[in-house]
Amino acid sequence: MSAHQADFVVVANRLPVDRVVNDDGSVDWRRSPGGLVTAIEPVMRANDGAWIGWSGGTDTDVEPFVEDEMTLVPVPVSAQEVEEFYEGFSNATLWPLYHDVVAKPAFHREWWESYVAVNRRFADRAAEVAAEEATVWVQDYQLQLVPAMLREQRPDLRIGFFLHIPFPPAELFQQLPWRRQLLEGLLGADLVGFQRPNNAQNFVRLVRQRVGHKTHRDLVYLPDGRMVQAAAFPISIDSAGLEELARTDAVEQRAKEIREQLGNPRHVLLGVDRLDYTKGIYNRLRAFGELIEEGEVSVEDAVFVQVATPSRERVEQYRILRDDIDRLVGRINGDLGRIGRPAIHYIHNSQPREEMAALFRAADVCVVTPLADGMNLVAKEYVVSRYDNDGALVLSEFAGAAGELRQAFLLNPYDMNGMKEVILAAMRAERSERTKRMRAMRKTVKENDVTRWATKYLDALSHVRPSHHKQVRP
Ligand code: ADQ
Repeated sequence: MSAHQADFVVVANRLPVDRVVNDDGSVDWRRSPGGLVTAIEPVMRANDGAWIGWSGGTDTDVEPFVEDEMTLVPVPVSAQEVEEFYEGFSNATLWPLYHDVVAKPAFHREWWESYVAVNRRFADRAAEVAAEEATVWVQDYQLQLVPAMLREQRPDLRIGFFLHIPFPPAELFQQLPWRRQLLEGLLGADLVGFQRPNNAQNFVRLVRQRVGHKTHRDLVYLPDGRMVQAAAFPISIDSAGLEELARTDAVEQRAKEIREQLGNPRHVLLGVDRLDYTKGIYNRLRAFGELIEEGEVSVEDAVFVQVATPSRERVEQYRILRDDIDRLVGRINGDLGRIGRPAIHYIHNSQPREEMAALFRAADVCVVTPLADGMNLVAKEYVVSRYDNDGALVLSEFAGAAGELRQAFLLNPYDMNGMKEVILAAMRAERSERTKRMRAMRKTVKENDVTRWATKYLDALSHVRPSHHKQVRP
């Protein structure tokens, strides 16, 4: 692709497609569906958009190509960089640090150097691809240096950044040896978006204290006269699309079948997560085990289905977690299960969308208990799937989603007894109570879907930088 041509550029760690090599050696690209693609696709189509990202492999340079009317621009990442930039600095330093240090972050100078190098490559690519005065939207914690690197080369651009995970309080962020560089990296953007208002406040406070810039409310004033806004834009899902799927006969049939296969218990509880230590899977399963042990719940009439997608399996903390969960499930089922009645059904793989929708339809209680979570889309997916206004959502106060889903059965996942009480309350709630709560939550998620999220963000971005002539519109 020749330089300077896209008016709207998304820069994300991953491309919205996976590279698959066929048996005959030829290469295909398979769409990897996700919320971000759904939200951004209409904007891309309407604005001659390009998406810059890593293809997931460690191949050398691949030329830009067009897929589903989107220009995709692959950025090469070497095997060593996957280890240092991705598994290392992104997922073993930043990820735990930004999630309340629920695991210990590792600090390694080589990882940082690799993070800088890869961020620079993404920024260089964006600088080549963006048209004059284009809008560039950088996504997430893997690319926090890109805004400033890009601004330096292309001061004409309107640059946005959105962080999908929490932004930590100063007390924790402070630990990072490269804290100032990261803050300055983000300040290259005109608008720094977060999931929750407190994340934005943490950022502004740090900028004031650590970088010394003047701030007022959600604005940062830079010495060169530029202004940066930090504000919350809670992300959401394609509510209409998921509800439509959930309403199909095939999904309804499959939901019935799932309940039958589980032995038609009175209560089906469901957990759906990437297998990640921030998601609170261990505590949740332990709480369920204790409820059985204490006789509050019986395996004759209740079952827990835990579906966990394999994730970051080369990072040590994730291997440890997987072993811990394997052992816990084995112990609970061994101690408390009966023939044909395991306490927990544990599925360690990724499921197709239809199966996810059927699981949501089949579950009486969806249990979402992260110790820290930017938003948590599973909570919103469950709510949207329950078009019958039934079902109960148990939700951690520490998920960003708790800011909007106030009618959930809320809990503190560190408080084992509290968690057990809330799960029981959700299981035992009357239909009228469940309906009242579900109806209110459904209204929230249906009104605030992912398209609204993208629209609000892009509107705010064009307000922060009003001198610009070109408007990006969904
Ligand atoms: P994640 O940490 O990945 O996202 P989440 O928001 O829950 O967490 O999204 C996970 C997605 O994967 C959901 O759409 C879910 O349905 C799907 N999924 C999980 N397990 C699955 C399985 N076994 N099979 C199929 N699908 C499965 C990060 C942040 C979040 C933030 C999102 C979006 O950590 O806090 O909400 O980005 O900004």
